[in-house]
Amino acid sequence: MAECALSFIDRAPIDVDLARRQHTAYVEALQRMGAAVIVLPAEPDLPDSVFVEDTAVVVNDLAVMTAPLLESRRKEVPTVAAALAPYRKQGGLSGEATLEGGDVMMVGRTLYVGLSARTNRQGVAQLAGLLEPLGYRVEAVRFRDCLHLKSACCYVGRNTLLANSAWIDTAQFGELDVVEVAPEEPTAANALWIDEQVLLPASFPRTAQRLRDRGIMVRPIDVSEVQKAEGGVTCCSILFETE
Ligand code: CIR
Repeated sequence: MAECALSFIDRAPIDVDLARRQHTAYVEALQRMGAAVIVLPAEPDLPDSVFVEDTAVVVNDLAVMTAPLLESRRKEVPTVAAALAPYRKQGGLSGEATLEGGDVMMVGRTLYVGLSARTNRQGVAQLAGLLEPLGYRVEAVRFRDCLHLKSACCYVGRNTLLANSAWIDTAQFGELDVVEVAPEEPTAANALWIDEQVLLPASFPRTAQRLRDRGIMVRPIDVSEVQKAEGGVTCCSILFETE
């Protein structure tokens, strides 16, 4: 983790033992929220491999294995593909396309895909080519000043978007209600929504209160070490339904 990629934040020492304990607590939190969790073994040679979200976009009918921009992150994809193989048919991207799951926000059957340093137009077009025939809508959106689309906004249920509108023009999402992150918590928009509950880093109490004021149930969790690696609560898992 000490060698993780960083784009918008400065490097700070990461306590890997604490990161491990926080990861265990993260798994337990997902279980309390009702998820069955498949935990993959650590990949000590791949410093960003805890951020599995970036390696796949999973819908009910297909897992699209992504094409991360960085060479070190491309190597994360085969392990996750193998783990998803029992659950989904798989598609992939080719050529110049780049795409990372952190840039993909699903709201119902619409996938909003952020154009970023990590995700390019070919990536969006190839994702659309795979998913639109299955009845999904894929829409490119623009944002600025942060790593991934889901650093700028996340869907938190009840037709509501949690967003930092300094980084994204929320008019791109049509009719969604918007809850703004607290101004002193600009990175608080990365929130994990499962079954009407929202997991949010404990470092964002004011944003948590804003969500609670809208009747949204918030579970705080300490993820200080992945935050130093420019990650958050969505990045460390891939959510999909099994039946
Ligand atoms: C990276 O720069 O790729 C990692 N250090 C952080 C990735 C975080 N992933 C995510 O937001 N989905």
